[in-house]
Amino acid sequence: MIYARLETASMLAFAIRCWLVFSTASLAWSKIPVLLSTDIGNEVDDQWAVAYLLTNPDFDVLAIVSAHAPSLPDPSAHYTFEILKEAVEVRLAMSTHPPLFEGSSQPLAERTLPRMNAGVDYIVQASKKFDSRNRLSVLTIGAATDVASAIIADPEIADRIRVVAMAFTNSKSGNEYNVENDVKAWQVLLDSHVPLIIGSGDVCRNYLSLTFDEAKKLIASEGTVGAWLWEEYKQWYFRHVKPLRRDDFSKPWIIWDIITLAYLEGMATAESLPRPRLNADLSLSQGTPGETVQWITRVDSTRLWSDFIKKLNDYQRTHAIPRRLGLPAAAQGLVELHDRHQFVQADLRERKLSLK
Ligand SMILES: [Ca+2]
Repeated sequence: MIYARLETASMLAFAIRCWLVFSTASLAWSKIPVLLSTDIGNEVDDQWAVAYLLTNPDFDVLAIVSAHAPSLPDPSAHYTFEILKEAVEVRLAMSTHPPLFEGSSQPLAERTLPRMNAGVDYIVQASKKFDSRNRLSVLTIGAATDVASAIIADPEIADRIRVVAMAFTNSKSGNEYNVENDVKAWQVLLDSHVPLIIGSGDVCRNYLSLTFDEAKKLIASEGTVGAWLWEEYKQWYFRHVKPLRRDDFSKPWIIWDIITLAYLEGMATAESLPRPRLNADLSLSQGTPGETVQWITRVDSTRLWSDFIKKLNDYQRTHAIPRRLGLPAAAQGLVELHDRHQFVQADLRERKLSLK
């Protein structure tokens, strides 16, 4: 009887060990492999997306490539690379992190000519471990130059990756910032047969808008990382959203790029529509019959924001992040002085205009 009990107990222990080994293996296996291309520094949303991506244990991030944007100092992919490095190494205080690459600072010159760089090489090489049944998710939340270059350089990559993008106004218009920044790149993507999932501007506006007060309530008190993301939002808001000379905080801003991560996390729904062709004037026309694009239609933003905050806090509990990350007080004072100066200058211009 005793022997039988011991046998049952050891069998149970063995089963538990097997389950633990299996569940650990399946956890490691179930991470979503991701590679990101971002024009971080152009707005505020890329910082939020990078923070969610890198603090999130659901993702196995293979690399991040910096993208160009015309609103940033030239060469803009170098500028975004520096911002990216600062976000990862200083703001998130990561001593080890996925490789970061400086992408192309120019859009494609020709649809058949890739803009080769170390980031494009890495996208191609990293994709070789994947196939059509187990695809690498490549996220593009800026100009699509580097992702398109990878497709031109190695067209078979279309069988190993899927592209999840923030781009287009909606399924009927290409008149949107990320598309406009490299129209040829988007022509390459649409003309290839790479699976495409697109979060459009209209859907982001519907589901990912945050007013000043909502953003503050959501993130301002969520540790050092939250304080940084709030600061980014606030600076953007005062510079570009809030009307001058009016105490009006009603207009929201949109955390556009996080839509790609919401999709990967299963917090967004999408519908399949015929794959269009993109014309040079940013209009869309009928593409190859039978080919499709997945358009994100809805985001569960309540679940997304709650998961975002949870992942940020879990990360901050397990990683030492220096508390004082902002600029030294004197330098911060100069920045504020500069901003106030800009504000006064713009205000004076506006007054003069209204007097005319
Ligand atoms: Ca972006």
